Amino acid sequence: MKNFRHYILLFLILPFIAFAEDGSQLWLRYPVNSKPRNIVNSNSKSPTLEIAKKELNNHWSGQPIDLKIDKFPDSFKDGYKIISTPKKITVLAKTDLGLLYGSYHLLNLQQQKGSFSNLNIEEKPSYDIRILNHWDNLDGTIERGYAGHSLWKWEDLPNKISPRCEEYARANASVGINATVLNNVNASPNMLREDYLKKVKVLADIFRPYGIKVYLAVNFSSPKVLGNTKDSDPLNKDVQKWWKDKASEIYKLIPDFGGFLVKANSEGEPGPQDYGRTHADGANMMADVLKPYGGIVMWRAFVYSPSSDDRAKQAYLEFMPLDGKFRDNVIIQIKNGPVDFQPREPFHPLFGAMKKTPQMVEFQITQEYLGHSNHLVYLAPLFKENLDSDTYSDGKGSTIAKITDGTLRSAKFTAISAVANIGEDTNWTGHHFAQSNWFAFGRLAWNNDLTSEQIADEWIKMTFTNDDKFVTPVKEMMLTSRETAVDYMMPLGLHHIFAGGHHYGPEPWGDYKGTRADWSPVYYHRADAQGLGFDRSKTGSDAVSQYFPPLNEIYGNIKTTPENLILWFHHVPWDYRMKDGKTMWEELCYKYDLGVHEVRDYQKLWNKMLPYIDEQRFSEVKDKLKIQAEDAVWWKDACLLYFQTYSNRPIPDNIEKPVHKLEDLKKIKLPMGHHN
Ligand code: BDP
Repeated sequence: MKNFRHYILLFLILPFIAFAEDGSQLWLRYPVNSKPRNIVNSNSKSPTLEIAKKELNNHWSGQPIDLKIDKFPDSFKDGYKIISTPKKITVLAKTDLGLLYGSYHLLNLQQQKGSFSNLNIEEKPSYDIRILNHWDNLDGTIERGYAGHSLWKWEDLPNKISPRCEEYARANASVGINATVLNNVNASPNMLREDYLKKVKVLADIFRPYGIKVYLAVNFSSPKVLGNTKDSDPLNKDVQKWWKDKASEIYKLIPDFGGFLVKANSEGEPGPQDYGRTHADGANMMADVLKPYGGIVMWRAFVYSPSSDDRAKQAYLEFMPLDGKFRDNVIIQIKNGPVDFQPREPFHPLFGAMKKTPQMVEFQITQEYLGHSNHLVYLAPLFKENLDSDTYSDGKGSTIAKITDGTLRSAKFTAISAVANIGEDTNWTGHHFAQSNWFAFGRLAWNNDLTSEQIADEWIKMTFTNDDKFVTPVKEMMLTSRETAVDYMMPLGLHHIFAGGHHYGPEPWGDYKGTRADWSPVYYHRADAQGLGFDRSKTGSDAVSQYFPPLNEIYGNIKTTPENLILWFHHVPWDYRMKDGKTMWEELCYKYDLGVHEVRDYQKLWNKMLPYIDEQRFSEVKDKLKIQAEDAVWWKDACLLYFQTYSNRPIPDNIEKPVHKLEDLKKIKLPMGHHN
């Protein structure tokens, strides 16, 4: 009888042991061999290779594997080849890291139930530096982080090290990410204090075998704050010496330190302009001290000032005159769009325009403007839309991908970056589907030719299941999810109509008098009795002239501007006829309504998915979709009711009527603080 009871207990518990999943394994849900095997041979030896061996011996169930260093040209970088027969697999690479990447490729294939008997694969990365930017503060909070506190746990370092630091490195290596900026671009000078550098060294040592280099964001005033120099003027000899000594101190601790990321003269951060110097003066001073060690400077172009007539124009105006004036170990890091990580923006006009200065894209993986970790928004389509944009800088076909990856212009080094969405939460990213955005950034940094669909397919199979009944609908949901978010938040090129500070939820009525005009939603949408949208045509702010022909003409003319950007570039009359025959006002109503319906469709679709996956992730995603559906209605009602006070036109009968009252929505104040 007692035994029988044990059986019952086992029967009840087993499914949980087998299926209870909390997302902590990310896409690395490799099967575990009951006994580690001894199937790997290699002509090389290093900590990196040990990791590759361990991963394969623990998780690979197929034929024996040879990991072989071979001769390849320099351009092969950390690429690899995989060749197989039914009896044996050979991975060839120039570096041990290439062999590790090849090993993860095999494990990923196994996870997707690929076949291994006849492989002939060759892979090499699109970019040299594939880097995450963490906006982590030294007190453990994360700026725009929605997945808990910082993984680094500065207060415990250097003595106590969280095991998640190594898991983080492993996850990155499995998708080819090879660099990380550990701290917030709004950088504390303390980051460069000796005690913090000792902590950084510990992390660098953990990441190194996984091929991940550490970089730091630095505060331009560090010499004055930490070194008591008179000022932090880049032309002051004492300041230069301070940076030189600091570089030497850093490289003693971390010989392969990557370099600095700098936010200067932006949103109140200090910079060279405080001393009448240029961005180039500042960047070059730092580049000179890093140069002997092979370090680089990633100098951000995210600048704007309250006096500008159009914030979207400012970075171009400040940086274009400096083209060609930067050292060769400086790269300009440019956000994908000219304003700030909006659900949809046109590409930043600086791409391609600076012909003598290397450039890199900065994407945002953390969903500051996309429903934080509550909304399911798969970002590969946003990343691809940007990378595939044709700037026409060097004639037709001058896409951002080709400008930044060295295809169009030869470059000493190339890079791509994104602001991470990773925190201490069990599932790392707050929303299970937000893991796909970390994954997608890594995959695109490795190969910018991949499609959003290929990446979603891989991720779903590795993270959930290979069952087609799950893969097909869920993939469809992911692929449409970005457009859906645009529909219920900011269709037709609307932008920055979020609630101030935390940027969660709508506040199109926001007019923060007394602060900066360019932080207020009304600055961006410009609703009035005539129409809606920001006139950036020649007769408006003329931001269109920052684009190469024919784009300046295309965007400059309301008739040829793509409708998904029409309110970005034009002040459009409410009765303007859109291509489908609706008026602009009707189209706006229709888009918001469509967004709401799309999220409800995701809910219905997801409700059918329980048979294919574990209960825990199923219900956690289900709960988040409920929030998303409610938020979509909130967005729609807030924006339509508010814009209606200007359009004075009825909401068409065939769409769902608002369920809220505008006065009530205006009273909502969420307890999440932030500056702008
Ligand atoms: C904005 C964020 C702010 C960042 C800034 C930046 O709201 O928190 O500090 O960008 O990128 O998106 O520097």
